[in-house]
Formats: sequence, C-alpha cells, structure tokens
Amino acid sequence: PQAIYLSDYQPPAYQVTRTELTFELDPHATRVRARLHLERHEDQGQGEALVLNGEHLTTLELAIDGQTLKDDEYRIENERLTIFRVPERFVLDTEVEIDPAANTALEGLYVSGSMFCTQCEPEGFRRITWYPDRPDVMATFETTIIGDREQLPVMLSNGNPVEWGELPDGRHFVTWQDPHPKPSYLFALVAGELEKLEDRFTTMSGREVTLQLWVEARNTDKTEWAMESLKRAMRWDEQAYGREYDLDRFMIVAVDDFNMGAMENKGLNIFNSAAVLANPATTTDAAFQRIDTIVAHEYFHNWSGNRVTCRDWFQLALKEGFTVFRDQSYTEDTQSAAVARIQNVAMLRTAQFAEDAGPTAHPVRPDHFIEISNFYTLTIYEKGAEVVRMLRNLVGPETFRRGSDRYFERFDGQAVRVEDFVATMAEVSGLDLDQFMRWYSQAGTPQLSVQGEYDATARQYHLTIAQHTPATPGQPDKQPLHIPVRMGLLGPDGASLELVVNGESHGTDTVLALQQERQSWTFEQLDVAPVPSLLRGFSAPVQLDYNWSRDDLALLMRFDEDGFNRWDGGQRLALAALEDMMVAWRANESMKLDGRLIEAWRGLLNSPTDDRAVLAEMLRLPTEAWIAEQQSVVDVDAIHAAREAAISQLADNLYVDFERTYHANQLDAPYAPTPEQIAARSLKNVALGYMVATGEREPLMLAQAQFEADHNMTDVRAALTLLAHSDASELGDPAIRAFGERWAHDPLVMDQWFATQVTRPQQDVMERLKFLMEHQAFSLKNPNRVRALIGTFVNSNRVNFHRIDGEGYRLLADVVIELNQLNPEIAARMVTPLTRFRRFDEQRQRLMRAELERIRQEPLSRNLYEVVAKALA
Ligand code: B3K
Ligand code: ZN
Repeated sequence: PQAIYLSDYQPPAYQVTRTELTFELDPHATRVRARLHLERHEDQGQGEALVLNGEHLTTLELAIDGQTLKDDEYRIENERLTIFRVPERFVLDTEVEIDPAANTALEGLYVSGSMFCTQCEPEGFRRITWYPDRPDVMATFETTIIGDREQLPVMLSNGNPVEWGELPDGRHFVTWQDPHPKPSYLFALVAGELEKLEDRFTTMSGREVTLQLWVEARNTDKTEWAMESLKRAMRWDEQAYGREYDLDRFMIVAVDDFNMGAMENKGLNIFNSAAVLANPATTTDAAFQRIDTIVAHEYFHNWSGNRVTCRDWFQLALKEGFTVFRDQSYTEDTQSAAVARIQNVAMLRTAQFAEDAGPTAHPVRPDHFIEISNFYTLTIYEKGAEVVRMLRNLVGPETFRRGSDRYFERFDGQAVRVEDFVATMAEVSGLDLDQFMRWYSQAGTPQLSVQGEYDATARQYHLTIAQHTPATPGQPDKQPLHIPVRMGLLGPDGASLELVVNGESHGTDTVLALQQERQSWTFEQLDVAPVPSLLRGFSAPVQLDYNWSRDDLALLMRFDEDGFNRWDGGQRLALAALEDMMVAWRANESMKLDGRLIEAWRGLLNSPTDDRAVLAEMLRLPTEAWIAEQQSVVDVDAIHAAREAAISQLADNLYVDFERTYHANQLDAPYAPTPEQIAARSLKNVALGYMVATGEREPLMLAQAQFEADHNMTDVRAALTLLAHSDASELGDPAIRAFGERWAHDPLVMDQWFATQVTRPQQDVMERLKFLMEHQAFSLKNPNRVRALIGTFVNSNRVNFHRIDGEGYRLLADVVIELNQLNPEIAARMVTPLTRFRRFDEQRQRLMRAELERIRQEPLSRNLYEVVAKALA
C-alpha cells in the first residue's frame, strides 16, 4: 500500500454539479444508476482524462451523453475508472451492482438486521457507485429509492421527499432532493421497517423544522432523550454561534451495526443505536450524557463540516476539532462545567497523550496517510478541540465569535483548509498566529518544566518555564510552540495573591504566553513565597512538571480558585502517594498510604459543597492508565496493587464518611438525567464502592439491595459491578445471571453485561471472557459487541490483558486477525494496545511484538497494514 501526501494535493479536474441516483434495493444485488452532470474546471486544459473512484462494484453500463462507452475508451484498474477523452461539459451515466448483505466492513451501503443503511465518510461512497469521491467535489443530489413495499416501507435520503408512489411487483419508490451542494461523504440512504418520533422546532428566524427520530419498533420507548437533546443543541447553536438550521426536516436514524458513534449526513444523521437510544431502565447516566453530546456534535456539524467542509482529508481536524470544541462548550453550558472539563481532560491526557507517545503519533493535521479511516483519532478530535480552545482563549470569546461568524459567512458552501480558519481568527483579532500554526503540524505532547524562585529581599517571585516536545516518528526535531499558560499564585493560607508584573496588576489570574524554548516572568510585591497554580483549566494540551511539595498540593486541592486545578492538585497528590506504595510493593514491603491524602479526603468529605459532581470526581483516584502515563516503563502489576491498596486504606480510614455520603445522596424523586441527580448518584456510588472495598459484608448487602431495588440502570449497574467484582461469588453469580436473563432481548444492555464481567480484576476473568465470546449475544460482526467485550477487556482490565503469560495478547491478536477479514476499520482500532509495546518491560515487549509479527503474516487490509507496519518499524 502507498502513502498519500498533503503536498501532492491537486484540485479536481472536473466538478460534478448535479448527481442523480437511483437505487433498486436488494440485499445481495442492489442496482445503482448514477447520472452525473460534469464540468471541466476552467483552469484545466483539454485532454484531461476523467478519473473516478470505485470499489467492489460490478460495472454494468457506462455512457457519456447517451453513448455507451466502447472498450478502448476507458480503463478500470486499481479501483479507478479512467475515461480517456471527455467533453468540457457532459452527462455520465453509470449502472453498477453491489452486494450490501456481504458488506461486513460497514462502509458504503450495507445491511444491518433488516435495514439498509450507508456510511460514506470518508471514502465509503466509492463502494456505492463510480464517483470523484473527495470532499472538494460538491454537487446537489437527487436520490430515488426503489424497494419492497412490505419489507422496506420507509426509505430515506438527504433533503426533502419530492415524489413517491407505487410500482409493480409489490415495490414502491420515493425521490429525495437535497438542495445544498455536498461532497459524497455526506450522502445517506436508509431503508427499513422503521417507526418515528416526530417533533417540531421553530428556528430563531421563524422557520419551521420537522424533527424525526427513526427507530425499529422495539426501540420506540428509547427516543425521547435524543429528541430533547436535539432541540437543546439547535437552540444552543443559535445562541452561542448564531447558526440556524437550513432544511425543512432533520432526521436521525438508529442503526445497530455501526463503526463509529454517528454520522452527520446532511439532513439525515445516522447513529449507532448505542449513541442515541436511551431510557432510565436500560441506560446509565454516563450513557445519557454521551448521547446528549453526540446528538449535539452531529447537529453542530451542519455548519462546521457540512456548510463549510474540508478541502481534503488532511484537513479533517478543521471540522472535527472545531465540532468537538463546540460540543464540549455545549456540555459545559448545559451540565456541570467543571466536571465536563475534568472528564474531557482526563480522557485527553491519558488516551491522547498515549497516542502521541506511540508509533502512530501524528499531527492534528497529518501530512501523509495510507488509510484515512485510521485517522479518526483522539489527536484529530480531542487535541484538535484543544487547539481551537487555545485559539478562543488567545483571541477572547467575543473576538472568537466574530471570527467564527466571518468564517461561516466567507466559506459557506466551500471546501477549505485549516489555514482558512486560523487566518480568519488572525484577521479579526489582529494577532500573529504564525507560530500558533505549529500546533497543527507538529506531533507529540509538549513537556513543560517549571521552576519557581522566591527572592525575599526583593519581594519577587521568578517563574521560569521551559518547553520541549519529544521526537515522534518522522519528526525528530521540534520547534517551540505558542503555549498559553493560565496561572495564579496562592499564599500559604490558600488566599489568591495579586499578580503584579512590571508594576501593573493582573488580578489573581493571568495567561502567560510561552513562545520561546525558555522564558521567565517576575511577579512583584510578594511578602511570602507563593505556591503556583499552573495551567489552570488545562489551558494547553501539555504535560507539566513542577516540583510541588505534598503540602502545596493539598493546599491547591483545597483553595485554588480554579476548579480544574483543585481536582488536578488532588490527582497529583494521589499520584505521589501511589508512587510511595509502588516503591514499597517492588521492595516487597507493606504499602502504606500517605496520611496527608487521607486527611485531605476527610476534609473533602466533611466540607459543605455546592458541586457534588466535582466532589465525586475528586474522590476518584487517578486511573491505572493515567498512572501508567507517568512511568517510563509501565509497571502494570505495581500500579494495580498500589491502587487497590490505596482504595482499601481510604475505605478503612474514612468508612463513616463514605457511609454518611452514601445515605445522604439517596434520591426519592423519579429518575431524571439532570445534572443534580447525576451528581448525587455519582457521589453515592463512589461512596458505596469504597465501602465495599473494606471487604465487609454489610456494604455488599447494600449493593445487593440496590441491585434488586432496580430503580435505574445507573444504580443497578454500579451495584452489579461491585457484586460481580467481589470475591463473594454467592452474591455476584446470581446477580450476573439474573441480569443476563432479564436483558437477553436488549443488545445494548447485554453490552453492559459483557463489560461488567470482563472488567473483573481477578485472574479467572480470562475463562469468563472466553465463555462470553461464545455467548449467543456476542458477534464479531457487530462493532458494539466487539467494543463492549474485547475492547473493554483490553483497555480497562490492564492487569489481566497484560498478564505475563501473554494470554491476553494472544487473545487480542486472534480477534484482530478475524476482524481484519470482516471489518478492517475496527481491526485497526482494536489492535492499538499491542502497538504500544515499547512502553513495557522486555518480556512483555517480546510477547506483544510476537503477536504483531503473527498478525503481519496475514494478508492485511490497508487499515491494519498501516498500523502494524508503523508499530513494527
Ligand atoms: N464524521 C463522522 C466520522 C465517521 C468516520 C468513520 N470512518 C463522525 C463524527 O465525527 O461526527
Ligand atoms: Zn464529528
């Protein structure tokens, strides 16, 4: 397989102005007729051949302006159709046959259950028909769908239905028109036996929009939440960005087999059912929130992605980074802002930092790829969003809004580049963002080392920050970045100190613009040595080192005016305490938790709080993944042992506090996924977890009672997890069995059943996992099942996945080899943990590498080839 380079970009020689499609749906033999109205670009000379993309197509007919092409007038080779001579303007008619039922890659047109549906981003459309399948070719689409009236009563595509009717042989048809020119990746088609929830929305200018959420009949009781989310998101985008919806109808369809969370097709968003269906009995709070975010995200794409799209796939972060930033802002505005930030950062700095440190590290805008589907990554999405957030913080919120208004207005209907976005921000702000652009081109997580020095006689505090970005594959030398460091200073009593620089006051919170490799700042008029609070709100996606004492960290945790840094202070204090315990564990000594952490938590549990959601986050120890990120050689077993010991010592020392918290956060009100209720449940279940960690019987009985009370899935699943992970199999086994029987009919709940069982930390989990892989509710063909069972095991059960006998690695490699045949996109994603072998000890490295070598022996898909080759390079 060959790499494609950004620097080789050429504009398309021909534009499609109008695309007319006719589908005759049949599971194994769907006919697709395409009529493309093409025009040569003005600056392209005559004689430029027309080249179209196509994969897995059986070509039945090719004609230009009504004349069937002769054999010597075209060539089909390497998934390309080349027509040697074409006029300046012409109509191309093609007819192909495709096999949606055999399409297990879930790209292009495929069958999911009894439905037909599509996934075209990034390059799925070429599996439907011959087409210039690239985002800078934008056409209006008219789509006619023909199908069996009984089996496919509902047939949807982008835009508005304009004509429909009956056909002979029990078939019917419908024609859809989408007036907005769009690239092929935004095309969508759905057909099946679907029912709808319908609602209305009046936009800010008074336009009436019909909202429809289409699901299979068994799911009609799970649609309300997503509809509420949609309306909330539509209103928010009007208020926060002045963006209004632009069609008469907006449709969402839930599909069971789907590679990603959802897809923003124009007017017809297609969702993984896991990312849209919810009700209290089946769905946890976390899933309710995730659904809210994804519904908003896809809706926001209507402007940041659809109206203004990407010139080429290297620009993917232009739409994804911006849209993730928009959905994060929406969540911060509608939920607990501090918790939203904490959770996003926790994810970014474990998973994205790990990506940056591994063999597949790439910039927010990559400069080459083999398979673009491999680049729907945390770097593009999450780091991409951080870059937009930094821009907003640099130019200020009002200017950012002026910039986004201008960007949408100027580039509406165009396919553009990252430069266009950043240049618009530079223009409205007057700032020079040239150095800032390096955030898009340079991979790796910058490391900041900070030093502080207090000069009592001069009453000054000198702060020096040095930046360094480690080498990443293909980028040995890095340049300094433009890094906003938000900070403040605290006095020994925790009070915020005034920041005086060059005689000028900056209040108690300021942003330092770090642009050189090393820079210093002097703060004046300070009577005591301050404690610095650095990188408030996580103002840049960097790893920051400063040598805080544990007392300093406890102070930050209690008093910092920045909520994010209060949480982070606690996390750093816990990391330090865990480090002691890991040292003891390696020396075979008893692990004793630092009393300062216990006292700090006692303080938290006993001080009045107005934000219970933040408190629940503060009471969680750093995850095993985040602890691992701090180590040069990851010590899986020490991490797990230390963390478990810390949990049980916190539990023993603070039992009464946890018990009080557990009881104080019981709710009487009927379930609602409101921020207040979510916070209470979260705090209650965290407390119960610690209580159970004492090993006492009583809290296990509370968990069992909570399981049996069956109030809502959040509480049921929390209780089930505690029972299933305990050594009390007489409680755990019956609970697992009862849950499995009760929910056997609901695949989304069975996914939770899988996940709960395979996160069990005990060694016997391996047997359980193998048993569940044979379970009738499991299938390697469904990405949700694979993620729930295999993905959860390899990513969230680190001690067992990394077992020194290599059994976890072997199991994953076997699965990846099978997936490589079925679904290359999912195979390439699932293999990730094996590619990180360099982070581990020699024995594990050897085992993981051997599994990668074994995978490499297979005939590999482009997707898997690219990832495995990078890992073994
Ligand atoms: N834009 C889609 C990505 C789908 C790509 C799948 N290979 C989802 C999203 O970011 O909204
Ligand atoms: Zn997106």
